[in-house]
Amino acid sequence: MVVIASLATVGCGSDNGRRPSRPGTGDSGVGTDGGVVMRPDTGPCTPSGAENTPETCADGVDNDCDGLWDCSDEACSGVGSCPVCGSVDTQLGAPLALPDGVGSGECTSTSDTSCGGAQQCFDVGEDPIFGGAGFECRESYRSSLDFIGFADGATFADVSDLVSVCVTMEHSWVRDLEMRLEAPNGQFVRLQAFAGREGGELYLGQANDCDEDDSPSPGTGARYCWTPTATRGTMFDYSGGYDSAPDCLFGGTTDMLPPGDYSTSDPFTNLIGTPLNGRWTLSVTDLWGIDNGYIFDWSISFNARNVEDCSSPLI
Ligand SMILES: [Ca+2]
Ligand SMILES: [Ca+2]
Ligand SMILES: [Ca+2]
Ligand SMILES: [Ca+2]
Repeated sequence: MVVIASLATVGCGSDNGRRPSRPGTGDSGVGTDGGVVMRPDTGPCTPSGAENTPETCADGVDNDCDGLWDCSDEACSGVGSCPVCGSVDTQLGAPLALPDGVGSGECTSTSDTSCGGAQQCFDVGEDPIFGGAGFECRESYRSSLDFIGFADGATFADVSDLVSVCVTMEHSWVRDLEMRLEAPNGQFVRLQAFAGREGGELYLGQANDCDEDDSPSPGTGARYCWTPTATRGTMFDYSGGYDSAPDCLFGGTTDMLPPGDYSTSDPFTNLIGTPLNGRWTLSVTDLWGIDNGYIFDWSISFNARNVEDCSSPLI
């Protein structure tokens, strides 16, 4: 709120024309194409009420005199035709395969060039059946978003700076996966940490468990989010009773993790200090043989208070 408070000072001041004051009368602030245009400061701004309804978020007026009007005002986030400020959805055009990662290589360090693709290395622990030390490197599925819409120099200062990270996906064995959110400076949060090769079958979404690894075919995704305010524990800690999904292999149904909000394996405080502008990456790695899945889209929502102008592109 500090940012907004300082802008209010600018917008309502009588001697600073950085943002136009909008007295709420006349039409000289509306361009020939109907869009709002900048205009010189015309004097003190006169508040005419809150700016948070479909009407006040589309009238070309800075109703609350905070220096920002209509969709550029954080208070109009998601109101009327204004987009949700601080939120980006990848809306992937085609489902992205999460191939079964094990069996594709035997690299044990990131410098081993005998394995293709960018490798991430994990301590997968001792295999409960086959034993052995478990340090392995696997190629991860990675999707990145390049952010430009935060204030210059803005950094992640508090877990409330992030609202949620969400994926729409299916997978026929969630315990195969480690999922991470990587920040622009390389710090990361394990959204769901790989917990070793043990534990029973649990679907994400309505997985298609009848496809072959060399010809995967998507099932139906469900939406899962990680948030700083989730009341559930992590996915593997979930104990509230499972949803069920059709089991095409054996008939009947299989346990499916209920869609909704979950806690992260690592605290979101892992991100403190990273710049907000830059490349944020979702990384998913399959660390257990058999089973595969798909990501249909993913999204990340930051607190709108850190967005410089909610009407400008965030990425
Ligand atoms: Ca307005
Ligand atoms: Ca305003
Ligand atoms: Ca697998
Ligand atoms: Ca499958």
